[in-house]
Amino acid sequence: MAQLQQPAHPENCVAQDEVQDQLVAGLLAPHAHVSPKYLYDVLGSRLFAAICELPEYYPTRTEAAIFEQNAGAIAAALGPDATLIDLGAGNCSKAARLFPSLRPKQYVAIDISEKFLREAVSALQQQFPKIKMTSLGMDFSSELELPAAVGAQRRQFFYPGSSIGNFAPLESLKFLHNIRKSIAGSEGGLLIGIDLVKDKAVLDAAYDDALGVTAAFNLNLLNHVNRLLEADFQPQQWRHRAFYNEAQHRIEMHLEARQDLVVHWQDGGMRRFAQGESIHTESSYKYTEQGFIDLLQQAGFGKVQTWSDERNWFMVCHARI
Ligand code: AVI
Repeated sequence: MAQLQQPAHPENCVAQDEVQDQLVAGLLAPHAHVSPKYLYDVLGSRLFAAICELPEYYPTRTEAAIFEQNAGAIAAALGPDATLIDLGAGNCSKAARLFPSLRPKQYVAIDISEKFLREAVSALQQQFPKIKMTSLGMDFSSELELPAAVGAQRRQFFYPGSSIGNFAPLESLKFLHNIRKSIAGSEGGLLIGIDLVKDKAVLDAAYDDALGVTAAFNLNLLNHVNRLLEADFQPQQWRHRAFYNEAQHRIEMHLEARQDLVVHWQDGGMRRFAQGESIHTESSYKYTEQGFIDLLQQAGFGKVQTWSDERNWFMVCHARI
């Protein structure tokens, strides 16, 4: 297994000054916000893996069933000898389930949480010794510059789990555009999972589960910010809030102050939060089938194949130029 790019931060790969500037700007904004990428420290990545097992969180298992039921057709769409580039690989389990039908030549796992990724890829390499594997710590949300070690032919990007939903629509378009540029000339494509618009009650429950795992996932962001910013957030002073905003077609996740409080961070930074005031930590956009196909076309993808489940809750697309 090859490792590329040294992390500038012990837990992930984004330069520390940039991280701190971004966090402070978000915390001081009139409506405070923190990017959802800070949900994924080592514990956050493990909590997300637990969310995927919850009865209320249907996307993971619905998508897995679509992949399983259409394995042959999906493998045919991607073709042989692919370089499978897994964006936001996490514990790599989604890609690993495709290996028997897809038989990629190379597997490139990319994630912001480098430490967690490294452990996952080395375990996977032992299971599939014939596939050349590379782990790459990088924040691919803004740029997608791949190192020379990544095969230039048959680049098949893999972006499952409706992770694109965590970008605002304009950012999604830019992101799809970057992928299209990276595929150009390589006879490759993009295999992507999309969560579809559905009943509000189903969506609300998926992001506010009975066991409180999603609440722990959201609150853990405060511990992560404490480490990154030498801040003094106390998670017990905050509550998890998540709901489907029907007008915006998105789940919103917030952390809401349970009482009036003050948070301090390095270099004398601070902010007062009144009881009920919140920090927006994540949006998860839901698409209609046609809405997402239109977005792919705007990004320059001409050929799109789709697969869905009987309830039409989730869609898998393979897009080519
Ligand atoms: C990673 N991402 C697609 C998840 C989602 O559904 O938006 C993150 C998540 N947040 C809360 N639960 C799951």
